[in-house]
Amino acid sequence: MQVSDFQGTTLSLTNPGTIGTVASTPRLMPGQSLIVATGAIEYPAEYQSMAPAILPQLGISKAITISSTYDHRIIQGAESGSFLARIHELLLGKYKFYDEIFSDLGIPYAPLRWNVDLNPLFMGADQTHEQSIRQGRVMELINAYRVRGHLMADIDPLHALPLLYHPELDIETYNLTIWDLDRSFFTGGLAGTEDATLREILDLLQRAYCGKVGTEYRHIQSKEEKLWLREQIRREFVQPEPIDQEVKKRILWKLISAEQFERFLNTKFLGQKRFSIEGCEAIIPLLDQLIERAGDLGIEDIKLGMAHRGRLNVLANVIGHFCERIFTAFEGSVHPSFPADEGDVKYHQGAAGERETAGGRKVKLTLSPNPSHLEAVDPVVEGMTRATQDAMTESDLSREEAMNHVLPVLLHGDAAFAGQGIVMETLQLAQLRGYRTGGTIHIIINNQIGFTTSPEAGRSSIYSTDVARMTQSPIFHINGDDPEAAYRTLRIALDYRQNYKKDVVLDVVGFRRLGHNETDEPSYTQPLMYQRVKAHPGVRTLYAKRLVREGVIDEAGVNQLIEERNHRYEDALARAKEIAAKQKSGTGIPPVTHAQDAPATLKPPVVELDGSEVIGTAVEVDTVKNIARQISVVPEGFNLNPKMVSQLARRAKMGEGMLPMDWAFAEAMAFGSLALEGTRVRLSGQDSGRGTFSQRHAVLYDTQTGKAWSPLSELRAEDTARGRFEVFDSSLSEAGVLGFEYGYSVVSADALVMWEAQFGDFNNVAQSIIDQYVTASEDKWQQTSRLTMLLPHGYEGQGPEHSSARLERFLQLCAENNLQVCYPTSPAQYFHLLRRQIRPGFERPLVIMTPKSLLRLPAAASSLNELTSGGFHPVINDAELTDPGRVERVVLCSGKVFYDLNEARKKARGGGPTVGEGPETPAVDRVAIIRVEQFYPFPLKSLTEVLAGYPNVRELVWCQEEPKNMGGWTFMESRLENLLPRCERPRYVGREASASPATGSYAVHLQEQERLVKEAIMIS
Ligand SMILES: Cc1ncc(C[n+]2csc(CCOP(=O)(O)OP(=O)(O)O)c2C)c(N)n1
Ligand SMILES: [Mg+2]
Repeated sequence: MQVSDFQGTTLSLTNPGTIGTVASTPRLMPGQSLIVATGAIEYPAEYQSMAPAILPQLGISKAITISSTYDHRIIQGAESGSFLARIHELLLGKYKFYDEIFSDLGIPYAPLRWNVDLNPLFMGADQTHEQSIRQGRVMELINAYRVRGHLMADIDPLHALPLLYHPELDIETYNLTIWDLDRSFFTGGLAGTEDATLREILDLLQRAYCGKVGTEYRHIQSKEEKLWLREQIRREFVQPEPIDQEVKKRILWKLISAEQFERFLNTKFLGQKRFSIEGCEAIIPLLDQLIERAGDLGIEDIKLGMAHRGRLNVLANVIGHFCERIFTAFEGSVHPSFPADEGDVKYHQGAAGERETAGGRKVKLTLSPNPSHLEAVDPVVEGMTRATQDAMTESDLSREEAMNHVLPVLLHGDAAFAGQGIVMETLQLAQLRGYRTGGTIHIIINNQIGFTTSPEAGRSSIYSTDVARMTQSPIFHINGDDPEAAYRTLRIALDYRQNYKKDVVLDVVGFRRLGHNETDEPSYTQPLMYQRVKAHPGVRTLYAKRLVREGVIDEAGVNQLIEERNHRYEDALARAKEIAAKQKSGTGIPPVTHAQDAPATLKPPVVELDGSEVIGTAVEVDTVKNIARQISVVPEGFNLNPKMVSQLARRAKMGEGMLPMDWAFAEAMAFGSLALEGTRVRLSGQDSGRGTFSQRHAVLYDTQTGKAWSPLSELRAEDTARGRFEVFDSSLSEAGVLGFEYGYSVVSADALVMWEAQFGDFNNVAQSIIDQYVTASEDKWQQTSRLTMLLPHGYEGQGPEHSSARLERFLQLCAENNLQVCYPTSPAQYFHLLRRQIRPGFERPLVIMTPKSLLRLPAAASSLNELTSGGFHPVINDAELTDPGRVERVVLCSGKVFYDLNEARKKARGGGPTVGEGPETPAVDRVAIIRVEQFYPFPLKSLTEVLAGYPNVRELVWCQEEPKNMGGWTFMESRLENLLPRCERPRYVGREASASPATGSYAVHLQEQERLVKEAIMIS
């Protein structure tokens, strides 16, 4: 049939069923060709008096009769019949009828299909068996929803992903049919019910798990936690209490603030980068309510970390009133109250604020500065949190209580969270003794894109959050169009964190309204996604409509809020413009050098410090004796490993001055004495308790009970609870742990916080923490740290990866007094260097090349009186020459090679007199060996003084064991140039330049080492 066949005819659809007619046969009027009439949807009349409970058992359901009255001249009887048959088939679900409707309407469930009823009641002999199988199936279905219901949750505001069929959530998989919908089953306590019909069960499950929040919690092993979470889900999503109207209004206000902030910047500073949060504005009311609720729960301090996306919005609308500061930066100036803003772009700056909650609680807020390196900020914020909690334990609080008061909150990008390894490293720290912070609230700003990368190119996992399943954290995927669902989830998340002291993840799914930044065109790469984005009105509009519908506010009220918000932004901008104008006219603070439209006036270069000063850091003899006793006398009842007995005896003797001291002993004296003086000493790294080289033994283990004993940790200062020593074995992480310790050291500014690499070589895994934080944070954010890095270094023939801590890299990073880089050669030097680090004036990171073979080298031992007098010497003169006047060559060196040079010189002398007469003077006595113990700040003054003691020097040699392109040479060369005007240019002696730090052959190593030592000390 063609459409033309119907031309000039009328086709009516009628529904007399609404008034109870079951079936009707209407008469055609002139001009009508067909009337299709639908009857009432009802139980067939003959069953209507049957008890309602019996009907579903018999498989009797409501039915509808559809009739067709037609004009024979136009429609054949057979055609009418097949038309009705077709409708019958469609209503039974053929031809994907329901699938298409569900898909068009965006209903995320599979439609229930008509099927043959297999009611056990009518299935012969073994009814009970059949019935229990069916009951078991229902329980399986319930379980499947708890485990995988999130896969059907309505979490994507763009509805861009095709709806996937999940067989485990389809009743057919369990041999259940629509005939079972009204049959009652045991529920096992689902939402407080004992029994419910399958229809009710599905409704409960879908409300709990397939609404605007998809919850993943069944990977958690603790039954208690799972039950607790189920109960919270029921409370918030199955039988929810209405949300207070004031809260709703506040959520709307924050959505308006978020949206208007971005629009305001867009109109006032068109084209300037701001990494807009538009599309995920729900994050702002979520954070706002997080602070409110945190305050109610007794949290006093929140440490936040986040990357670029939405950061300015968070500063303006969550942390505090930073609009003036932000707008001043957009004007190309620096707000006078935030001079540090000059050091970095505006979307990396940190901020601190305090908020008084509606409940009258004060909550401190700190947003850590961050580099571009997205997730690198994660461990840093954890370290900051831990330091704040540790400080609280110094008063009367237990660790559990301290964790209740300080909360870390990390915001993540969806692509970064899925892709960056440091996320996993940070998550892994969450429950470790030395690093736990009582649970972190992770919030993913999930705009479903990373720059131009779609999720299918950015991750193999289903969700970007899958890595967090590893730590048994509950994960909530929230539709960003529903800020109330986000609010409800937040309540669960915070309560969970406070109860179980574990991480929680809130994955807020939205979109990105604009390109990656505001000058980017997103439709080049995601054309379809951006069609949907353009059609999306935005969550603020949706939520305002919802509240208007609910009668919470009217249209005029919404507009008034928008206006009020804009007024406030306008006021802040006016003040910012005034500041910028003053600066440009020279009446305010000097203009910023990087601002595009401000006159550029370069600051004078920073004067580099001279690192020559020797600071007295000695301790009393009694202090040494006291600490030595502490670390050598085993407590009553402790079963010491027999192999440790002689080591402890040696420690005791060292304390009495009867044995020279080794490194581990001197280090213990430094740690112990600082703790006794009231300094917090924290050391962490892989295997740091025992020490990689079995040298430290700061923690000993009872051979019978396995219990740990850390003698130094028992030392306490008399007048402060701050002083204590702690050592923690870390997870096998560099970037994560170093980031953590860096964050710790920023907050715990007067503590000695040390990170130790297993071998120095591995520090490059943490390179981004070193580059972005350790070495640059003072310059970028005026954020100082005394973080100390202990990096085992030295060429001992152990191959390319156990030789070099990449000294050259640290030296290359030295500028503007940002670092201290030292390579001490004796236990006493190490002792004083550690102690010096907490002195005033040393508020900058310290990188120490620490020893390996020297740990046990007798020549590298120190005596008791070296600890009880003096301090760290940046330069050590040659102590073995009696006539400096004869010296023709000065060999400068650093670290372990000194002992090789000195030993070789001794051997070359053949035990003869140090200084001979005339021509028979051994050539080696015309060579002085001077140790540079500190590279940076460069000890120019002391080197000059030392060299002045050799009036006849003609040759200055820098000797190192590293290849020429590594080690200290390139740093030293230019600095040595003018040191000895009488000399030729400084000469390099060491290994040839090399791509890899060291040879893998021990024999080759020895030959290389012998050659360089000879070349340095032999004068032909
Ligand atoms: C370590 C690192 N690698 C790459 C980049 C470059 N980069 C900046 S933002 C971005 C995409 C981030 O996507 P996502 O985490 O989803 O955050 P969004 O921008 O979407 O909020 C990339 C690749 C970076 N900043 N840091
Ligand atoms: Mg993203």
